Amino acid sequence: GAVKSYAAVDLGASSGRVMVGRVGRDSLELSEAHRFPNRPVRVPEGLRWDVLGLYAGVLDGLRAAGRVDSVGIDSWAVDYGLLDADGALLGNPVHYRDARTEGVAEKVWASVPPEELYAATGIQYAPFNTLYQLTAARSTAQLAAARRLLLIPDLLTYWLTGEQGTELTNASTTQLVDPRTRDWSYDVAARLGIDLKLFAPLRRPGDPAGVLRAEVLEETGLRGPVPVTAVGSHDTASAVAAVPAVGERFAYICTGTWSLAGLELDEPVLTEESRAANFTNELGLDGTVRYLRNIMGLWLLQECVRAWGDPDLGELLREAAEVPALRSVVDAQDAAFLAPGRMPERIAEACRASGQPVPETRGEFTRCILDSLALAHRRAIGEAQRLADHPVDVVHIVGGGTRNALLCRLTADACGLPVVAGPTEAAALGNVLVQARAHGLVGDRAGMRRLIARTQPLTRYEPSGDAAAWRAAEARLAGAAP
Ligand code: LFR
Repeated sequence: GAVKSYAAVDLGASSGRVMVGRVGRDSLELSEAHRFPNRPVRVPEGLRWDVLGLYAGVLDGLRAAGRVDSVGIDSWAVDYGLLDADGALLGNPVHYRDARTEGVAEKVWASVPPEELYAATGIQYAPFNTLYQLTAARSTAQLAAARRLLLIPDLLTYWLTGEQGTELTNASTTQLVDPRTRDWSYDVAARLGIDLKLFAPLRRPGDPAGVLRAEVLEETGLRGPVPVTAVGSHDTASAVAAVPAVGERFAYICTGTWSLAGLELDEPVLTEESRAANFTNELGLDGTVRYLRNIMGLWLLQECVRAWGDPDLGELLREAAEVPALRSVVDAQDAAFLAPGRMPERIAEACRASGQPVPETRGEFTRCILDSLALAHRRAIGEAQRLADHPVDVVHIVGGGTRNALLCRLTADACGLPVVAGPTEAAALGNVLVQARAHGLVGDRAGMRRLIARTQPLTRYEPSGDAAAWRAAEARLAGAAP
């Protein structure tokens, strides 16, 4: 049968890549056309994304990809660029780890109490949600001059095609969307003085998003017309779409800089208990709900590795495997770990403050981080099942963390459930398959998942080890929480 090629632009917090997926009725192959660093830049006014550098990386990637039938873009969530009345970008997009949102939540909650905000949007509290960012920016000259706000994937799509839209899965992370109507939360926006006219019209995964502009064709050497297709432009939405689950009773953990751990549901869970547990109801493909919790993820390790001057990761993991289990654990959900810098010191402080042994060697720090992540995975998946009344019997790990066998094994042990690890490039695969589906090449969501399960290498980890030790660690951490 016919094989089509789709370019998936997938931008992560530390690198971007352009992948090419070749999709047939019963085949799926992914290859990397181009990978480039994404380095946040600290300027006097704060931490910024180098979005022009990213766009240049996208163009290089499309050039390297060669002939493709369509292009799709996904990236991390919540961040945006502002355009002036002429459509020109106003400044560099602010990084979600920038400090400008400190103390802003209280301002928002004075207008809309957190309980009401959750009941209306289903989005967990995180200081970086777009809603808080916009509130932090309220009286800036830049926002006053802005006539349009485009989320990062939508901004790049605009530069590629000249067309503006707001893709729904990523829009849900603004905390300005109602997960029941899958439309804007007009009431919340009005009460916070946020002008929804800033946003371009909503579009959904699979919708057309224009064709590459003539200048882009020229610069990339591609022959037009090349359509751009809206995908689950939130990377986590694309990654969840690529979870190779065969039934309904599964949980997933999208690993990378973050661990996003939870369930796919048909309807949001908007209870007060769910809010207190800090679960989010982001939107996924086909109106599904990504009911999950943000866990700090491998960011904790990445920041330590950076502080140590980039030692060999394999070596660190070998050392960590030798360290006794669960000596000390930190709360990997704690926003105290959000900002960059001094990570080993901050982890040591957290251990000291909770009366646990303070890690000394790099192996001990690494083990502490992996045990803490596995424990956070256990808590999130346990609580999600209870809060959503949706039991599971398998945990799928997708994304960069699948390469970390120790993390996968510890997660299986901690959850007391089998873990199926893979695919690693889940976001890119979900991106590719939504394009393929829009062009009639694959069937429904289940069909996409079956195709991934059949074609991608997966590794299974059975739970082993000491279940009581994980229960005790969970209790210890809960006890230590303020
Ligand atoms: C993962 C991710 C998370 C989001 C965080 C910030 O890459 O998209 O889902 O909470 O980045 O945007």
